[in-house]
Amino acid sequence: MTTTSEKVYRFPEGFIWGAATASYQIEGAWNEDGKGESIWDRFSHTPGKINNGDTGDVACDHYHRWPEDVALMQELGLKAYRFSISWPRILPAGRGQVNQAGLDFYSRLVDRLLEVGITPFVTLYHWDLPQALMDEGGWPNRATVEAYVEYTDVVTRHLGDRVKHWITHNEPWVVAFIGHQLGDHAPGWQDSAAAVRVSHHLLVSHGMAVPVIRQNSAGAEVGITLNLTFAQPATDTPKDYHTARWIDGHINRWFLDPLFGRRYPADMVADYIDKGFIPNGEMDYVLPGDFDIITAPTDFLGVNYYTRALAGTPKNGETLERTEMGWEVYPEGLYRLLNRLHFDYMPAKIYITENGASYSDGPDADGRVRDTRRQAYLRQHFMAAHRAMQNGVPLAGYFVWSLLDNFEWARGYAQRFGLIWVDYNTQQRIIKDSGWWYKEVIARNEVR
Ligand code: IFM
Repeated sequence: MTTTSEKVYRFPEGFIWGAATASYQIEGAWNEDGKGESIWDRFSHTPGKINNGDTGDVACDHYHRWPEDVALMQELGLKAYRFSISWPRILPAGRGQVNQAGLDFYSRLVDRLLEVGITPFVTLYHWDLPQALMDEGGWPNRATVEAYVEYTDVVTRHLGDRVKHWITHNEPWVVAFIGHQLGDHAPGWQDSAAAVRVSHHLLVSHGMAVPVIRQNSAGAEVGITLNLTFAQPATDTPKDYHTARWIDGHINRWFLDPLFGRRYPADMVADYIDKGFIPNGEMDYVLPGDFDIITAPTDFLGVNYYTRALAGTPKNGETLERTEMGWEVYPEGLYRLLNRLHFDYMPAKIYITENGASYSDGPDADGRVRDTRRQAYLRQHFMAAHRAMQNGVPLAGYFVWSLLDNFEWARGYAQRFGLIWVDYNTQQRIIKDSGWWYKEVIARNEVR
């Protein structure tokens, strides 16, 4: 009999363990109860845009099945649930007329979560812009910033008495560059200059929304969620170092620097001018006072981490472990990223607002989903986060992406990130082994 005890990684009392979703990825009911069309409805209905022709029309049918989904959250013992609000459900035309049925839907959800002791973390914008605003020019148009502030005001006036954790935007880099430069996401533009302009408008809209949220939601915590990575040169060559610096500037610093009072990084402005992202070196859309708006003090930084960005090809030809998204499994990158954020930017508090892995393991003959790779992925990343906390990183919570298998944007339903399996034909849900394991982590507040 062995007497060696396994190592236990204990998290601080009150650590917030949660799971996350987003409106378009789970709700379905795309045209019900007065909801307006979003750019993702339009994009997914356009042939050729989404893998397998999938759409979010039904998704996980969460709009109708949310009581069952909250019961599943209870079963897992979640302390918090991060979800997003569909802007066109609230303001079908983007501004003006409010759709009461939309507000009521989220209001009921929030009430139920609070009743069962799950803290709601609400993201205001997780990519489903009202199509009506896109028709007027979308995020490249400054008027969308004003509309976003109006939307924020409506939502936070209605839910701000009960919701006390607000995230203004999810992953502005993805919105700006995947949506407007690469064109793989709605609205599907391929215009680098527009992408940079969008990044600025998203940041300004964040800064303008912060005081509005504070006004409407007394004592609330407000923050923004960025997709951040750990950029690393694959070899000790100037080329790989240069590429790693560029990736870090493009994905991380372009957003972190202005948010933390440093304006846009000079090296990236120069690079963007060279690459034609800032034609003629002119950023006439940056108005006087914008940087003061963007640096509105926040209470936390939301971090979405999935993988590192390795610049160049590893010399020794080692094969890297990857999830089904093709993303490398690299928990050390989370450790390094968290330390770096603390060292370079010192956010008051950090929440990991997303981390998780896509593996398509489904039910075995006995109905059980043995997704051991997801469990291993999460375990390693939880341990990396724990290690960073020992260095003083103010990490206060961790949201697994995702509660449910769901609509993975351009990749459709083929990619499954859930702790809970969803059968898209029957809408049956099955808690996966990783979910049962997560339940234990939460209950013990420790990882073994
Ligand atoms: O599904 C997405 C989510 O909407 C935003 N962050 C990354 C996830 C996985 O790709």
